[in-house]
Amino acid sequence: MTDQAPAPYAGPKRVLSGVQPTGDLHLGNYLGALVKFARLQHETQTFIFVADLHALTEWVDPKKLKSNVREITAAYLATGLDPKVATIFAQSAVPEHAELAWVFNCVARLGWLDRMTQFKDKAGKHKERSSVGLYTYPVLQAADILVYRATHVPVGEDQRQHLELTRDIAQKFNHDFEAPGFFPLPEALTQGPGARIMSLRDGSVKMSKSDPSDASRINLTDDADAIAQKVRKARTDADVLPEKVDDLAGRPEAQNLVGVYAALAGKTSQEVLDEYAGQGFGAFKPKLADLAVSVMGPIGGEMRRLLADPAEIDRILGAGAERARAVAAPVLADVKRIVGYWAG
Ligand code: AQP
Repeated sequence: MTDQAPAPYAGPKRVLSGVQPTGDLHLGNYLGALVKFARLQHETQTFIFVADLHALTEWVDPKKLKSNVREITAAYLATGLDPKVATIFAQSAVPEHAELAWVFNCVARLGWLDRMTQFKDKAGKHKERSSVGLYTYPVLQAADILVYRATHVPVGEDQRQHLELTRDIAQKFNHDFEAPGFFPLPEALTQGPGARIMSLRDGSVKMSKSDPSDASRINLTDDADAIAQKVRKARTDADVLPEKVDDLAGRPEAQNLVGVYAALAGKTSQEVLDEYAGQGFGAFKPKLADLAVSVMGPIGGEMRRLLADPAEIDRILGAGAERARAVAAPVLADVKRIVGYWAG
């Protein structure tokens, strides 16, 4: 240990993101997160983890947690993440995340956490019965990101507020410990047509793993029949599709289905309307179902193939954790020195 001033971050653009192993991944996770991971890995250093510590914030059956981690890893691989290119690992295999989270618990302010809308949504009316972990979830998330000094975080719209909190924590740490620029202020990468996919049963709430209705989402593991049936039964209105995107305002279900089509086809919503304006959902839904089956069907098949060899998934996660720790450990060592830990 030395008393030298900590060096500001001057490294490359570095991407980090993760998904909780809390159930079946769905179309929203795929379009809002996984598709972006696969693209970004070829542009810059990319760290993608399975957030099994975050999963503990709500009850999860211990017998299922490991297999859930493997399932998310299989989804990463099936959607194009390459373990030779991106660093893929489980959060619990890199203890530096939890260690840094403690320091950040002492940097973040209660008032900041009180404003987090995701906690309010998830805790609902029974806030006092929620785990403390659910409340401090965004602090651990800040540690996940900053322990790699990541600069860019591809996530769906719902995570934007947590990213703001991460920036606040980085800024306060740098300021309080006189370590200017030590932590970069990471940016959320939320752009793109899949940033906010809504439930198929209610266009006003986001598609979510924890929605009790399986019909509300298309799971990555759904077969062609299930996908087609869910699209057919998706809630809509009686009007035809309009000519202009602005005219979808006030029609959340229609807006969502057009957005889903656009994201899956790699088009804009306006391009979709150029093709389908004047048509009703009776005509549009079968086209959307065919498209969803053609994109999602092969992913489910590839996941099943990968999951048949859990030892290979574990090997990939083990190698990824080693690479991740090689980056995280020196950052944590610097943090300990900066804040004055007795033990380095
Ligand atoms: N509906 C969505 N549209 C676009 N992106 C979404 N994401 C989640 N839902 C949508 C993005 O998926 C990534 C992984 O999310 P997560 O599993 O870590 O947690 P989450 O945001 O809480 O996802 P869910 O599916 O809604 O799970 P539950 O029901 O457990 O809360 C994130 O980048 C997220 O933005």
